[in-house]
Amino acid sequence: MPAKATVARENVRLRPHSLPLQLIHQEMSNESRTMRVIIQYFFRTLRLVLTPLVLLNEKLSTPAQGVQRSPQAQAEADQACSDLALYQFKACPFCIKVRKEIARLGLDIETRDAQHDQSHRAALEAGGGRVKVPCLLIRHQQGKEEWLYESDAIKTWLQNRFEPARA
Ligand SMILES: N[C@@H](CCC(=O)N[C@@H](CS)C(=O)NCC(=O)O)C(=O)O
Repeated sequence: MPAKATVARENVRLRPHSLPLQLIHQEMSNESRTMRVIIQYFFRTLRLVLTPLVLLNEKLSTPAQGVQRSPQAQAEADQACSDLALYQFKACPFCIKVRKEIARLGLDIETRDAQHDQSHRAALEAGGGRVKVPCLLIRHQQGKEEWLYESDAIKTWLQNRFEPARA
């Protein structure tokens, strides 16, 4: 049985152009792998730098106090909010938009991290059909669940449900 090196030399002799081409392909795929890693690190670093700034901006631009209600109306709103949960990513601008509206309306809605918490991520995918945030889970009476996507639709739903009537 011929040694491996002999077989390889035979192949080169039979197909003289294939080895340089293989080497070029190998070189190109090594380069594209390196580029991919560099790009991944670039975006990871960018995210690490930007996330605290985005969160600081959210903190500074969120009103400290939401709309004012009577203690009874606030208790009713709190009770209604216990049937809601917001699936979100911490630094997602669309989620921040919804969180700011929640703060403006003075609501206490549970937020669920669908980026890092695998059980919340799986629940979102199973219930809503896709991992896209923000998504508001609304538990209606008789246990019917609604998964509401789109930040503008969520804001409108919250305003219709919780904006106090003007005097
Ligand atoms: N139009 C949507 C955009 C939401 C969106 O793009 N969310 C991103 C995170 S910032 C997301 O969930 N991306 C994952 C995906 O689309 O699969 C909204 O206003 O809610």
